[in-house]
Amino acid sequence: MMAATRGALIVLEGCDRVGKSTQAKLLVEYLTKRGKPAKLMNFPDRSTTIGKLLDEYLKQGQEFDDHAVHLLFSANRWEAASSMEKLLKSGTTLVLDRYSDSGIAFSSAKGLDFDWCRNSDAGLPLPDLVLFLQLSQEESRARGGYGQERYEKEQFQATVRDKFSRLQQDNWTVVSAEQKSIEELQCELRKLVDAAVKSALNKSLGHLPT
Ligand code: ADP
Ligand code: FDM
Ligand code: MG
Repeated sequence: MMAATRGALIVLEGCDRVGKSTQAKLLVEYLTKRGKPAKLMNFPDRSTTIGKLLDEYLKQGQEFDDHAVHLLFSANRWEAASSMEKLLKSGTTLVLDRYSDSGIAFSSAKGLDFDWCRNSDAGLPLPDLVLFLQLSQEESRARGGYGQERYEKEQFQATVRDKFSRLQQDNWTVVSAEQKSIEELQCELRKLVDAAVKSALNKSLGHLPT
């Protein structure tokens, strides 16, 4: 009976300024308006004790060894895992602004091994849909300058872009954001999300593999 009400786990991934945060928020509004319980979650979740350390790290007020900070990003997902499972099982669809793939892409861009990065997330709730938004470096540059955070630098972002393309997972749905208005892209994403919400009803929740 529980499976009949399961929500879907939907993840938005992609490089900086591709529109993840904008689209994630709009998707939650869309689902909610249609009477489908939905919740937006951001990773890192900067509101927890671990999240506050990550916020300090990203704002460059705190240093950590690259391995240590990777594990903190992972721990920040693990501390949310049981409440995510509870919400999903009770019928709430979760829309995540970044998740495990960002962890792998950003940490491996600093030189850490892909598989080592993946391992700490093994066992976390498995996304039903990963929407990987793609945008050329030129168009993303036209969306304005980078902020002041640790990773917001052209050269590092290019390395992350390269890691994301190597990481390209079988379970990704790659969506081009190129030359699309916020509304056009939202319209495309809504169709994919509607289908994922529908098919999640008949599937049990999986877990990220090692
Ligand atoms: P991300 O979370 O992927 O970094 P954001 O959603 O914060 O991206 O968007 C980055 C910037 O680009 C914001 O200023 C936003 O208003 C703008 N933006 C988002 N989507 C589009 C779009 N389709 N076309 C033009 N500008 C956009
Ligand atoms: N980030 C995010 C990581 O390095 N590892 C992770 O596991 C996750 C989830 O944190 F630079 C990085 C990616 C980005 C920063 O920025 C978060 P936003 O603007 O809050 O997405
Ligand atoms: Mg964002």
